[in-house]
Amino acid sequence: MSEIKKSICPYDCPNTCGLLMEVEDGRIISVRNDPDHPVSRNGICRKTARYQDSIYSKDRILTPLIRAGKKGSGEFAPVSWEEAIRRITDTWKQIIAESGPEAILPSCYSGVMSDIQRGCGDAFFNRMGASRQVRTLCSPAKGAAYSSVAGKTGCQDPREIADSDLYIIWGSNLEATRPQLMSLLNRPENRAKRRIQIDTYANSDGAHFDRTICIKAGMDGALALAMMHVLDREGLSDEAFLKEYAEGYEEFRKTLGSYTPEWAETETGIPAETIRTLAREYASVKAPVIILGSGASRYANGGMTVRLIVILSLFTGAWKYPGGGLCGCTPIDTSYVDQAPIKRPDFLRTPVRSLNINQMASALALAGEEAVRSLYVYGNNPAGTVSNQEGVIRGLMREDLFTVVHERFMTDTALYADIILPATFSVEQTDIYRCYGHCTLGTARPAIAPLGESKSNWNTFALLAEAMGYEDDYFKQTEDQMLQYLLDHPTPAVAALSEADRQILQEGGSISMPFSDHMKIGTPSGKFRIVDESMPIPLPRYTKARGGSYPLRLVASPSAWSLNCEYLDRKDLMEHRGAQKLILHTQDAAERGISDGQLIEAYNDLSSVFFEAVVTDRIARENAVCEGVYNRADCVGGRAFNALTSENLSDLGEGTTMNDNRVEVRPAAIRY
Ligand SMILES: Nc1nc2c(c(=O)[nH]1)N[C@H]1C(S)=C(S)[C@@H](COP(=O)(O)OP(=O)(O)OC[C@H]3O[C@@H](n4cnc5c(=O)[nH]c(N)nc54)[C@H](O)[C@@H]3O)O[C@H]1N2
Ligand SMILES: Nc1nc2c(c(=O)[nH]1)N[C@H]1C(S)=C(S)[C@@H](COP(=O)(O)OP(=O)(O)OC[C@H]3O[C@@H](n4cnc5c(=O)[nH]c(N)nc54)[C@H](O)[C@@H]3O)O[C@H]1N2
Ligand code: SF4
Ligand SMILES: [Mo]
Repeated sequence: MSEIKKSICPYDCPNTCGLLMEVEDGRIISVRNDPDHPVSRNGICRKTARYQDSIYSKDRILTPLIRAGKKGSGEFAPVSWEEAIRRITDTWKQIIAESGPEAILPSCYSGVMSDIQRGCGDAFFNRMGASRQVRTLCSPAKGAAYSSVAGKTGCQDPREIADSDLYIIWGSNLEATRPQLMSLLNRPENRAKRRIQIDTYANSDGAHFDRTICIKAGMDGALALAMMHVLDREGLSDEAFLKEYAEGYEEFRKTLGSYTPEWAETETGIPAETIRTLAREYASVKAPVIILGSGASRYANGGMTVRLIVILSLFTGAWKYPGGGLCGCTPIDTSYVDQAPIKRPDFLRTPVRSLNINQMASALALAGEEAVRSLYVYGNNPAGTVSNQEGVIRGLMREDLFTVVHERFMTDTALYADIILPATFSVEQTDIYRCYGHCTLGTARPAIAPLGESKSNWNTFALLAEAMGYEDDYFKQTEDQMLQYLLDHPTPAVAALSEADRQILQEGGSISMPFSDHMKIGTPSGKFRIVDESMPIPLPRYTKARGGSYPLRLVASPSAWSLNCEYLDRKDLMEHRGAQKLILHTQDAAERGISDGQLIEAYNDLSSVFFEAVVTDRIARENAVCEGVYNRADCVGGRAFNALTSENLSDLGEGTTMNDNRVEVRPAAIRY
């Protein structure tokens, strides 16, 4: 007899779908969407539809392992948890005695997005006084830019945009990242509305959109400014709205004169007439919505670009109407879960140094008294996902770096570990799940017992804390007790829920939280801020991406067959995804003697990487796009996309500039 247990997808995905696990004899035999879940009631993605294949993968790490060969050789021997914890904490105690706790660096990102398992390491490393990692690998420039203009105002929840009357999908690979939103756009009633995509390339087969406008990567600020120029010159902007609700509008308006569509054509590669038509179409309806992805924010000018796009969303007054305005930023205008009881900022007794995750190669290259002597990685695969891959690997190769990786699979980072600890999957742990793309909240308890000797982040830190001699009660709680504490001490938003909803959270399941009031403008003045004195450049203007001396703009895009480093274990999905590819424009390829399917080499001053060429007209000239994260072993030459990306940071939020790198390409001298 099987039973059904509820769970929630833990990955870095704006949907945080509800899952139903069919469990028989303690083993998950099938997975499907939770019909009670507010977003995934109609389905989940094809990746997680066979979540059990990853959970029971033969490649899963199920015991602690200790290095038994040279660093990176992949040779490990099993070791007991007791022995592993003893070795880790003995080494740490020695490092702390000799160099202080800041010689230890934790590295965590988005492997597990639920609050308790993601946040508990902060409590441990605050207690230790370790170096603090600045975690800005995804889209902090976008967040900082949005809140510059809109403060804490909530944008549209994707469920609200059924009311929109025009969709602009801007720098987002919807087909890969938002299957539920994609099916909403494809409903018959919405197919009648215009759906226009603005991207560096046509990232789906085109069937979903009326038009794809391909833009030179990093130039979207010019497009937004030229659209505002047209709206202003042609009397299409909602002046009354802007005067009433947007601080600095008059001053900003005066600057729009020079941003003509002809000027923008030279920057963006989009014909001036197309820009005029787009602006007019945008103004021809009442409630257009811009669905803004993070793509355009991962540049040296990414923060400014996003500020300009958010300001554009105000220009026709769309925010006043249901469905109008902006979607894809922060739909939540209040706190659902208090992070302090989980992360315990109060455990930190003295200020510690900060090291940016995007500059891990530099951090690991610090020497002398500043040297990082131990790295503890959990929910993160920096050797695969962080810029300057070869620099990161050089750091991980250091004989004097003691690296511990808490993982589920032998990732590119785990290969360089001194000790690997086996991690659980979400279905084996307890947590609370805020969703960053929708107004939903959920909780889940284990559907099955942990496989092998795997342990959750929470339970691992409890063991480490005990061995380090940290007596605090915090480390003696269970993860269930932590969840119960959070439920017993709800934020005002959760306290205001109905008894029935709070009961769902208590039992495990997901609920819809109220949508925000988009005209309750969450800035100190109660108005949107076009001019923001707290910004490095208060009055928005066109700023350029970093550029560089190589001709092609290298861009990363999500793959529909993987999710960052998740699902790289799934042979079926990997077969669909195929080799690491680089998408090039027909003309750019022809000029270099490159044909479709050929092995090519992309290079710049950092490195060179082999790709299989995909040649198409559906990409802007001089853009070069790669979908998905690849294990180095699956790449010809053993180097992946991030060998070509630099440690530069974005203009706002100290974020990645993963899309702001230049390369040249040539046919590869070697064959497969
Ligand atoms: N080339 C390229 N680089 C990229 C991107 C890209 O598209 N292309 N995307 C960028 C973006 S947007 C992001 S957010 C980052 C993501 O970068 P990462 O956070 O490094 O990648 P993830 O795949 O989210 O998770 C990393 C690891 O967490 C592990 N993990 C999952 N659950 C748990 C758990 O409960 N406990 C522990 N200890 N481990 C767990 C997984 O097995 C996985 O290997 O990558 C960035 N880098
Ligand atoms: N299947 C799948 N789902 C995922 C992920 C995945 O890897 N696979 N990753 C997850 C993560 S961590 C995140 S952060 C989200 C990201 O979700 P999205 O926000 O949808 O994706 P991004 O990677 O930010 O941006 C993707 C698009 O931005 C475009 N782009 C890049 N630069 C520019 C530019 O300068 N201008 C314009 N107009 N477009 C540009 C790229 O070509 C690409 O099509 O998705 C999550 N969901
Ligand atoms: S990866 Fe995203 S779409 Fe797929 S099940 Fe998880 S939350 Fe849903
Ligand atoms: Mo991300």
